[in-house]
Amino acid sequence: MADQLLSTGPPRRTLPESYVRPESERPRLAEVESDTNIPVIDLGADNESHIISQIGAACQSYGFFQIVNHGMAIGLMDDMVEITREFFSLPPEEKAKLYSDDPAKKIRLSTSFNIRKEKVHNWRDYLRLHCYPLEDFVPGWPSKPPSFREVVSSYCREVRHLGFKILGLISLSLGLEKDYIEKVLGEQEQHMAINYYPQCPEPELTYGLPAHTDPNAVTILLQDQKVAGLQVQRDGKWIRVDPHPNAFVINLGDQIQALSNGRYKSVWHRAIVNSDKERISVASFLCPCNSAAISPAKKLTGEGSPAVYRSYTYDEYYKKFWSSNLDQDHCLELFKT
Ligand SMILES: O=C(O)CCC(=O)C(=O)O
Repeated sequence: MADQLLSTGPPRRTLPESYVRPESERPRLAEVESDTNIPVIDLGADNESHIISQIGAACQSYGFFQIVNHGMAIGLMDDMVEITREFFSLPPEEKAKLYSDDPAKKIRLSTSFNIRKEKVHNWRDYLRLHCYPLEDFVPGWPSKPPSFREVVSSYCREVRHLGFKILGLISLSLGLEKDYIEKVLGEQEQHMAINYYPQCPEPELTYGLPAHTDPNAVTILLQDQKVAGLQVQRDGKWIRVDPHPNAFVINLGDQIQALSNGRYKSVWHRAIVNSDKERISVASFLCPCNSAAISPAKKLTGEGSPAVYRSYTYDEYYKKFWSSNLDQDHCLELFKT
């Protein structure tokens, strides 16, 4: 029900019981580390082979990286964050029209993650949009704020272009043809989670989003420039990914881990909340078409490195992912040979 939205109504002074994690599952914010070595890759640099080797190294060791000089206008990134802020400030009756807790709906405003199934809720509201082909979905998108459709459509077009560029660079970094991954994944869908994390009265007790990996191929994340919240797991420790000016965070999804035969990692990440400021992030997901047959690339398997994963369709994978809890075991474990 729309009255479950956190962005509607007055700020809470205490955390409602249904958001409180058991002691053993709390974020332990004091133990989180900052890591100044998180790769920031300049896509505008002249030397493409250097960019490719940086991407390969980042995918292998971190499973994610940030990119600058990526080609998207900074003004459009700022507009996307601003329109998100305006959207979540709309009056409750406007937001209620878009509310749904049915994960199958392709355009919906919701809260937490999967409110129907989960035991403990998360301190997040989100607008989930399917975005490709744009002309099929834009007419059903929110019509308020008035420039929403225009700004978000432009943003989606640019993000798709950027996503394909990244997939090409990842293919090359694996020693594959530039269009290898793109061809395997077929006519890719594009989804978006426009996330709004309100100020939280007790951030030590809950999450914006608990640890999860992304089921798709690649995620392009636009972070609020002023408020940190994304954390990534490395060697069992949680590391803060502080926003880098004008950068996107690129996050490998489970399908790249499978295609690379486990060489590249789809890493656990989470979003934490804070008591001072609301936070916004915009995650764009490039998702294989449902019939795409995914298996480790032949060139990466053979004598001494047998295929780690069996072949499956993305449809099969996606159903399995949504039928389990977000923070359970890595879904790819179920597809091992
Ligand atoms: O808000 C963030 O930084 C992370 C968002 C995310 O992981 C997601 O939407 O899947």
